Amino acid sequence: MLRRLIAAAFLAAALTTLPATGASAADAPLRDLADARGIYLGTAVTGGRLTGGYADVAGAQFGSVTPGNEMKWGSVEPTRGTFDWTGADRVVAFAEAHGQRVRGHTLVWHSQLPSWVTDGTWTADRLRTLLTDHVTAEAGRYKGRIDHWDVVNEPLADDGTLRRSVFGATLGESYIADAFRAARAADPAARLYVNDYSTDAVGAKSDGMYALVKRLLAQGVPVDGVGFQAHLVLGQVPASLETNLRRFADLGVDVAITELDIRMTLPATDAKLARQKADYASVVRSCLAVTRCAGVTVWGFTDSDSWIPDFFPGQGAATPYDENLVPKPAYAGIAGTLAPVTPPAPGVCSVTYAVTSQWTGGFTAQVTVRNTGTAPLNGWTVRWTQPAGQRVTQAWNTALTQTGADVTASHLAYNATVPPGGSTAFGFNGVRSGGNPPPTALTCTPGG
Ligand code: 9MR
Repeated sequence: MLRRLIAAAFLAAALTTLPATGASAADAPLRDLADARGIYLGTAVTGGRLTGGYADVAGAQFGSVTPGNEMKWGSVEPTRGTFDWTGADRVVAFAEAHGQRVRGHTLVWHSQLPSWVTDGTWTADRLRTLLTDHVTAEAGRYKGRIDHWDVVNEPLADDGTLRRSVFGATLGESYIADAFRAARAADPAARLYVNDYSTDAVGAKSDGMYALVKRLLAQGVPVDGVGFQAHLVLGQVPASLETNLRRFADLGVDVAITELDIRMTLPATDAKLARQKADYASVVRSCLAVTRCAGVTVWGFTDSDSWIPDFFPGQGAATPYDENLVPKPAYAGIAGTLAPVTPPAPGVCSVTYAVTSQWTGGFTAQVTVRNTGTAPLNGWTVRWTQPAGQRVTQAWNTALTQTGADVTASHLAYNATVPPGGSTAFGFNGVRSGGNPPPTALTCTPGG
């Protein structure tokens, strides 16, 4: 919540940094638009491609990077006890050079494991030690430099029960708690996530995740967040996405969209790309709508760097940029959704003053406030100066004070709101010692 309030306060500041010529909010980098709305917009990257135009877009547009493969166990410890941090270091260095967060991905996963882990025969105790040693080594190496760690990736089967991976089958659910505890000890500052796919909608698998997170929290396991991968199909953004994010947030954890892509059957047509634009917008909107949604990460920002064509033959065009790094309609869908919320136009008020009766030594006046704008007037303050020593003795339908010749009259709760084209009136009795010339400097200000 605080994060969102701070973000709102900086909204105006962010807008003043927009490029000058004919620019609108839509031209601002996605990362700035997202920051101003209190979330981050991230992308998975391929470390080996972080040069040239690819690096330029990744650095300029995204406020967070996730190494697509470079931090997986098979990448960092291909041989037992021999670590190779080259790829992971490259992505972290790039992020630091570009003021980006890093989403570490991933400490424990059943896939992309080194063969020495999958091919070995391990007692439960030995496997637990291997696992926690690995978490300690990797999270420890990047201590203080990772914003979010996907500590455990894809722990569930499609029906929401524990996946019978090498870890699940050998150790049961306890490996998850062990991994989180080891990660917390190794890097206390990182936000620790459990991450999975097909948990985006309310359903059996997300129910399983919900129950798992609840159990972990009840055991005091340091789970800070739940990642929803969101590998989606064109036209099939789950209607329950926002509700689902919110129910997890209500458990007291952060949520994030961690691997968003929206695939389509090729070839891409204008109609499909327009649909994709709406789909991307809808996912980003769901994150914005949930206070504890930390951000949205796309799983590759260009179609030339997406896993989809390899895994789903005949499908692709799943990311916001085409193969030539040209933004697609999906880009505009994200930018448009992140665009600053323009505060409602304040009402505009005008005021008239009329003496309705007068007698020797006194008078009654009526003051009418009109909303001449197109938005409701939410409160009003009328000020004027009495030019000939007139003094207000009693007022109605207003809170009125007079200091010397200066009078200030404000709305009360029941007449604060004036619809466009509407009016409200207040009155007062006054005393006078001579003539009764009309007020000078009569103004009406919205609000107050
Ligand atoms: O993007 C990754 C791709 O390059 C790899 O070939 C693939 C191997 O499974 O993993 C991809 O990333 C996966 C991520 O780590 C976890 N969620 C599913 C992603 C897509 O497979």
